[in-house]
Amino acid sequence: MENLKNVDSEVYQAIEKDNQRQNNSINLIASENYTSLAIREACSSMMTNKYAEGYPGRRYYGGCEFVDIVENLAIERAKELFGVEYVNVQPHSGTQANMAVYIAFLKPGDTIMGMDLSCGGHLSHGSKVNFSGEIFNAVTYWVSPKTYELDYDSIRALAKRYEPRMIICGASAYPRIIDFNIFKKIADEVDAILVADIAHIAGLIASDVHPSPVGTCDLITSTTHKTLRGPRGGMIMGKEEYGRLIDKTVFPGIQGGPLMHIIAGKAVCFKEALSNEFREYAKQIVKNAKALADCLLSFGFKLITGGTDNHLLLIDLRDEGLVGRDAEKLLEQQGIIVNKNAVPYDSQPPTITSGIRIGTPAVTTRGMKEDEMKEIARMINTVLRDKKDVKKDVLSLCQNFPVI
Ligand code: DSN
Repeated sequence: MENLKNVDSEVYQAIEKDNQRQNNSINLIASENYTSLAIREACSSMMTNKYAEGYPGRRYYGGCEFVDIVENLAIERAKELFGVEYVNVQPHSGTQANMAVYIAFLKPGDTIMGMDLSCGGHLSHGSKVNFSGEIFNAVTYWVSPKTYELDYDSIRALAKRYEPRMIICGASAYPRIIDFNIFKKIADEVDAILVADIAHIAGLIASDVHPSPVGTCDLITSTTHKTLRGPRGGMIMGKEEYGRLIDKTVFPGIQGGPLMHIIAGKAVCFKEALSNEFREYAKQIVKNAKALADCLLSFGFKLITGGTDNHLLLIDLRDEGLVGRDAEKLLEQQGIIVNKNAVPYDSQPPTITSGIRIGTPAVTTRGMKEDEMKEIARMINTVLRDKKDVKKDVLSLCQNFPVI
């Protein structure tokens, strides 16, 4: 980064410091990952210079022949990866993907039904502080107060009561399998459009480690940077029949020029995700999450739902005499990076919370396996319970598993 160093030493230094931070800390943020160097090269390529409003073969600018190649590659690879008929790779983020789907199929004031943020849902699934809860009449479903798992009978009852035009399934902090088939039955019973937001579990679905919503849900939205390990961005998938409407809602409806350098990175991401190596990686993410969960349970920590089926777990701190905010800070001081997270029926506000969310996608990319998960669980226990220093252990683990 010689040019950056010469032109802007402040930005250069901050980036260098973050590189060091990423290398020397254990990243357990469930929604983060490390992209390959190939993806980073694509994302920092000269395609950042190109305007390409429109779609391949029908742009509003000249000079698009090579960005067309890249966008077509991204689309075709994503179709193969997920087995879908239609893909739009232009949404800048998962929220923009959701926005496009809502605006394409709904009118302001229509009723939507998504998982409540406090139970693991996402802001863009109908939270009052988000456009989705402001523009639409959002009704949210909660998890069972006993098991903290999705309670499909109560979701059905809510759907029958409010007759939403759209139901959104998918989550940001839910450690169990989502049953898209039951959601589909419920959606059909009330004649609702069913959208699966697979942002967190896309890499697991692509590798058959989590059931796929393809062929069951009407529309599927995702990000590309979580378990899928691509560049930061969004995408929309579905049946061919929805393609025209979705395309025109993304552009010109809610976005202008697509980020062609990021779409190049998405194309590389999908190619990587089609490999056997990626499938093994996705399986290991789940094995690692289960190993971490088992070990934390053996230390006596309480986990929401008692464990995990996917890439994340939620520690319930309500019996630990700690709140999520303080646990996040204690761990960060030792180089273990997590995020505070509400637990279902939390009495603490979102800035404090009673839980922390822990995910294994990033540490699995570094090559860590079950033995390292045991070591990480031990460190978490030492920091949160004994309030003791584990900085040396963190550093030595990081040095043994460098970020590429
Ligand atoms: N903020 C993301 C997450 O951490 O899950 C979701 O958008």
